[in-house]
Amino acid sequence: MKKLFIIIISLIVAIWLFYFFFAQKLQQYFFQPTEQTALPGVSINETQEEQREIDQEEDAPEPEEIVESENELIEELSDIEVVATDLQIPWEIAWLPSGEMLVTQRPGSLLLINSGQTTVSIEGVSHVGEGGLQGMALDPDFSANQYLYLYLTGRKDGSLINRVERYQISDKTLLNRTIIIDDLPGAQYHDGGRIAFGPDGRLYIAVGDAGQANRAQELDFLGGKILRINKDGSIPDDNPFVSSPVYSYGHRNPQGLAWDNLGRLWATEHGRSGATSGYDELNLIQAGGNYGWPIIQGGESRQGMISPVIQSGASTTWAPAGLFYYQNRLFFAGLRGESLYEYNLETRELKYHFFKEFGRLRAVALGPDGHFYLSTSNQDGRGQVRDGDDKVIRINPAIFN
Ligand SMILES: [Ca+2]
Repeated sequence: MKKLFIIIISLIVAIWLFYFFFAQKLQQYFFQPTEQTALPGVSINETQEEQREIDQEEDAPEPEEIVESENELIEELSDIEVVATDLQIPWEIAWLPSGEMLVTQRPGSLLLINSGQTTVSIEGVSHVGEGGLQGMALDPDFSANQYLYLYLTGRKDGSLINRVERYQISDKTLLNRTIIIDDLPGAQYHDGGRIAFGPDGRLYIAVGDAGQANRAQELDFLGGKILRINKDGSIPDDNPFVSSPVYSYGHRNPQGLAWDNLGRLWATEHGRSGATSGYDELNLIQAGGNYGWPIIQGGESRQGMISPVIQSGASTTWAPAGLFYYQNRLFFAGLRGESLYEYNLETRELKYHFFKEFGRLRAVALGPDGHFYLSTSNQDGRGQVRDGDDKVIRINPAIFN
């Protein structure tokens, strides 16, 4: 009796093994080509897609199977996908090595987003006008030190100032607050706010003129400048002006910093405000360069001053913010322009995408998955709030080819 039982069990196991290791392979071989599967966020390029269409046409598996697999593919390969909603004026996006997404929110909190969402509030943020919690950068040596740098507006003796602080991230909390650079000019408008580490390992800081336009030309005033410091806040020996963090000057309100494949620094900058607006700039930044504000604007030029590589002209407003480099192109976000701009460094052509589709755009970043991430800024009092605002939207860059 016991022997018979063992034989029956062995037979069942043998049939089961045959089915999984052999019959499925036969079925696949005779009835359909191997399916190209895609993880969410991983793109399959057009050629592969075309090839798959041809394959499916030629091989024609059972109709039910086609419908099912195509639906799955559409879901997985969605080129434009909202990945976070109900945010409050997101300003910068970054990623931890673990893949967790970090988003600064201007009212003064940092979001850590993976499958869930954790909100960490940042002490001492004054959310006034354009000021608040803004830029963010991870230390180039983050894996070893877990340092995170934040640019924020605070108050000192009743006045608004901006500063860069450093924290250590540990298990979804921020520890060891350290001030890296303090008392940068602050105001209700023109707070700049972008920070980024250059390929040289220095921290670059875009500071707005804080409404003091003429002082953008003064080297001892840190507003209307792009600054360059060591990551501990000290001044690099090879800065263009001795014992000064100033790297370039004559800026109005720069809000985007990025380096291209040649290691050149680019910056976006807001031009004149108000009813006239316009004259927004994309600048190629040189050490010690004077970018002209408020003496020249738009396409004007003057001895000793550097004109923008491109500018929006008198009647168009981009209100450019976040900027990054991707395959010989610079992409930047437009607030009032409500677009993602694409400047081709080779053809010198400027294109715009998603005009008014998502509203005002502030942060743009290239994710570790090779996708673009954009954040809306429709809750900042100047936009038209849409369902789910503010959002982070993931874009497959293949759509720009
Ligand atoms: Ca300029």
